[in-house]
Amino acid sequence: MHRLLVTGGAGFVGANFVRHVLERTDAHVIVLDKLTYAASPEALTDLPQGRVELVIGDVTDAALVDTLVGRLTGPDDGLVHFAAESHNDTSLRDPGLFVQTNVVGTFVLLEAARRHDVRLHHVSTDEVYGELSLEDPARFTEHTAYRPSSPYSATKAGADHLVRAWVRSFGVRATLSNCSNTYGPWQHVEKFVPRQVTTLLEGGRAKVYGTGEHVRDWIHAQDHASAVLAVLERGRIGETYLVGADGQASNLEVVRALLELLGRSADDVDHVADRAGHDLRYALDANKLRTELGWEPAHQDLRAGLAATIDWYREHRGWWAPKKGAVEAAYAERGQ
Ligand code: NAD
Ligand code: TDX
Repeated sequence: MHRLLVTGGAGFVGANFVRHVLERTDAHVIVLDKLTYAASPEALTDLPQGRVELVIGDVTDAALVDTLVGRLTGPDDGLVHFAAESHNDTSLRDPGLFVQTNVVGTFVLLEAARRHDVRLHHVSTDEVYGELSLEDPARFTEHTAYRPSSPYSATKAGADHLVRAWVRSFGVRATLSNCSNTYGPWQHVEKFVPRQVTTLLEGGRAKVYGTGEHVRDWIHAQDHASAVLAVLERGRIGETYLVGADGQASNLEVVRALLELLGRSADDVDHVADRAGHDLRYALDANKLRTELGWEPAHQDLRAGLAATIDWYREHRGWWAPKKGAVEAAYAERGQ
């Protein structure tokens, strides 16, 4: 049995990853999570007894991080870094928090990984590459230049650069993955898909920023999780792997699919105030991950994935309903 320290393991993608690891490996998982508003410790409660340990703490707490990383003494032990402030809209209002968690937090983990010579996988985003135009068929690759737009993506880009520098300068054994927009169980209701699903389930109208022509490249959370595990197990040190499932769709297309799946009129959409600096399109080429590591997404049909996600939110109303009011009140204040 080996040990994995998973930062942000009570968050959306982190929790899906912890669940995937427990199913697929015999690892003992230590989750380090600050339990911010975005966390769902509920996602970790029905897991095999004794195989998951939740440590509530901050990734910028160097003493705590050093103690936890110091426990990773086996040859197959490792550290997977999901913890981050993850919402672009929040980064426009409180960028300092993003610098602290996303940049300083990554620095603290890298220093601990260096001291204890522990393998680290850093989870990042395709947003570090900036936006693509709608007409251009190009997609991001591992060679695309960094051009982040928002405080969120700039801090993720900064963290990526730290990881690469620590590999090169100090020989830290690290890998990186930059994934596209992820959807599925346990995603906070502030994010696009769960916001629309839960609003529609409550009988409200979809809320689309601006024109809704913005394109995202959707991947299911279980596929994001399986890709991170593949890179952790088989990825080459120092390498970056783009993670995506060929799921490009405009925001309006996603909303129309949700409306149809829920038996609602295609007109039940409000176009609300746009996001400042809103990136027009993300799309990525995951060929390196597929060919080099033999990874394939299990969810290839976005519409089917959205239908399953609707079912999941319908069955987990008790988890999301208490969060919904405050999130919608904050959006309403901003005309969104
Ligand atoms: P999330 O906001 O749902 O979860 C983040 C988790 O990190 C929460 O549990 C939170 O409590 C924890 N956390 C925040 N600050 C912390 C701190 N200072 N110390 C310890 N824990 C802290 O985010 P997510 O959507 O699950 O994203 C996880 C990672 O995946 C992030 O690094 C994000 O950049 C990356 N990513 C996400 C997506 C996506 O679409 N969700 C896509 C690509 C990459
Ligand atoms: O109500 C909404 N209406 C709307 O039109 C919300 C919340 C969003 N949007 C738009 C903005 C984006 O074009 O939907 C798209 C997706 O928005 P978000 O869910 O906020 O995601 P995005 O900003 O694209 O970033 C996400 O994917 C990459 C995650 O939040 C990041 O953590 C990840 O790195």
